Amino acid sequence: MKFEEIEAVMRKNESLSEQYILPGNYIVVRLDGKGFTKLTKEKLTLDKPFDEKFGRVMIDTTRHLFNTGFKVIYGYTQSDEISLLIGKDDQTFSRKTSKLNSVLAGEASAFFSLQFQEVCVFDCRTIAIPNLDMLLDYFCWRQEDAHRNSLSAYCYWTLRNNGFTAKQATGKIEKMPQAEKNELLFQYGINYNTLPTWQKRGVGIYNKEIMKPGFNPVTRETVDCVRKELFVEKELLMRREYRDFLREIFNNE
Ligand SMILES: Nc1nc2c(ncn2[C@@H]2O[C@H](COP(=O)(O)OP(=O)(O)OP(=O)(O)O)[C@@H](O)[C@H]2O)c(=O)[nH]1
Ligand SMILES: [Mg+2]
Repeated sequence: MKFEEIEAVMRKNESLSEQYILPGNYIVVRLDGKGFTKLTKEKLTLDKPFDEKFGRVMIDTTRHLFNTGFKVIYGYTQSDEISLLIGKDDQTFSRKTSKLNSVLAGEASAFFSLQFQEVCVFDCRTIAIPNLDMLLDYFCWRQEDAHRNSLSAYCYWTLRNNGFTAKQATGKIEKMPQAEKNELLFQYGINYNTLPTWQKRGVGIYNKEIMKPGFNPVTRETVDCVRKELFVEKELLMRREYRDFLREIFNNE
């Protein structure tokens, strides 16, 4: 076959293999640290179950993803994962899932690795979401997951710090209802309700309108201007109130 013929076949196969997020759907992507259980244990020196620097770097990585060419409306991070809402009408890379996944995973992995001077890798998946209700369900689901995991992680490490082996600690909390987990922590002097909100509910990031003093060169006066700035919300509300908070952000886009 001639070069031109081979090229035509290859390009056809390549384009027929592509998947796209259909028009009118919201684009949600979720990135997750690959093998972070091992990585956090063996390569990074971190506090357990939550580490201030790790949490800060996850926030900074999420902020970085707002500047990678996609129209990111909302970012949410908990543990080693990041979810992003990308605008319904965003046409970047013609909405090709392979481009979304590879570019965002690459950007997050590179940025995060530089902060720890260690090779750290994120995977990325893209999810099409057809309506607002499902979108709100998605983000509420990730927050509920954060809440459950943080309660379990606190129980696990409290038991480990009090003489339980890994197997014993896992076995003890495996089927324990949430109320009992709260009680268990209380017995060891930990009030789960007073722990930092970001550890229990994750962190939300979005562009928020703020008033900033600006200078009018014509009148030479200082005037208040409305600016949009990336805002990090570490005190997220929960359940219905979180849903209402998200609806307001999403409706403004
Ligand atoms: N020490 C510490 N570990 C953390 C912190 N945040 C997340 N992790 C770790 O990140 C891991 C995330 O778990 P998963 O994403 O379920 O598992 P994984 O090992 O990354 O595996 P895959 O995601 O399937 O590749 C947890 O097991 C924690 O050990 C933190 O603040 N401190
Ligand atoms: Mg992971």
